[in-house]
Amino acid sequence: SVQVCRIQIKGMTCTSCSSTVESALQALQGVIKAQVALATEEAGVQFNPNVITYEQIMDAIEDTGFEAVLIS
Ligand code: 9UX
Repeated sequence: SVQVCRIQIKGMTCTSCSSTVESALQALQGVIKAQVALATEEAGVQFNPNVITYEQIMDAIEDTGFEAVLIS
């Protein structure tokens, strides 16, 4: 199955920041697709909930040094 979530990411100031987060998300087992938009400070993530939870996705964002807040 596929689940989607939107996450607000606080503290990104340049495209290198957003690329770092996007690459970290794309490297996670269970993540199917991840896009990070600097302008809106948002990540959109498609994932397999049998493999990874949105909490683990948010932890991975925070491991890159930014604050993650679940939107939906
Ligand atoms: Mo550029 Mo983004 O140094 O923190 S990576 S501002």
